[in-house]
Amino acid sequence: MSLRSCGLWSKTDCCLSHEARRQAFNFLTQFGLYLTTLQRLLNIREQRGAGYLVLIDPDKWQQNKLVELASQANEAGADALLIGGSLLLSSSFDNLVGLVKKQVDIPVIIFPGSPTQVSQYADAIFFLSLISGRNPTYLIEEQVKAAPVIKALGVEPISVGYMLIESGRITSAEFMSNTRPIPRDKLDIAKATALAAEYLGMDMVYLEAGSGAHNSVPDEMVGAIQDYIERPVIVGGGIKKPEEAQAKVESGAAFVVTGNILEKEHNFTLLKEFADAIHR
Ligand code: 1GP
Repeated sequence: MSLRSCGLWSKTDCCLSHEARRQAFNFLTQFGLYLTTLQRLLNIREQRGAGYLVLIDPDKWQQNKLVELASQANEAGADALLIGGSLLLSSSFDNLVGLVKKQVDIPVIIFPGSPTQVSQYADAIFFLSLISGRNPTYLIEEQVKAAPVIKALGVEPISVGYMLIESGRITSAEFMSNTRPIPRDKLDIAKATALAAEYLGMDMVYLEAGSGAHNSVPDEMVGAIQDYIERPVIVGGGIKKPEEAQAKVESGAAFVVTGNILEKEHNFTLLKEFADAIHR
């Protein structure tokens, strides 16, 4: 939960300084009166075994369908919505996030493809660093640009080590970031990279095969990494069937993400099937 969504933040009507609001927020959080979005996610993992995150790419949906998807995902038992995309050609990202937020009571988390994808209406933002690559732009440069904006908007940052895993063809994330993914059979490199994220203090690790990937992240890799590190592992990219999502959870994944399959099939009944397969 962000300063804004717990009601301690308002552009116009709050007489408290930013620092006073932050202190009040910390106090309430400390005594369990408000949960941060990260805490809500961690609780979900504990209570349901694993969490289901539904990715909405604003470029792939007409506005009315996008809002319907958000609301259906909420009903079907998804644990949070991720919003973002590699390109984001559509304008008014902020308004879209606001619209979605009004439809749901689950957290709305920005999954940014660039520093322009920030919104005052989101509960949190995945503050990603592309740790599988060696391109400084996505390791630290974009983060430096985005950090002050996120602070000014009062959105909760969740620090995520983002790892691209080879998935059978060049994905948008790989192409746009100009980095090479970790080969699917190199468990040692993947484990070491995830552990480095944990030692750098990141909250979560995201294993990404890429949107619409031919092959999702191998179950063996998911299991090897989650056995090796303490931080929760998120898995996404190319997951097409509920059974596949279930296999990721059985291998140890803390969170599973789907996006493309819903865009492709526009079949909202899949949402419940995925949620049931992922939760225990
Ligand atoms: C992409 O991991 C997400 O960033 C989801 O991938 O669209 O293939 O489900 P899909």
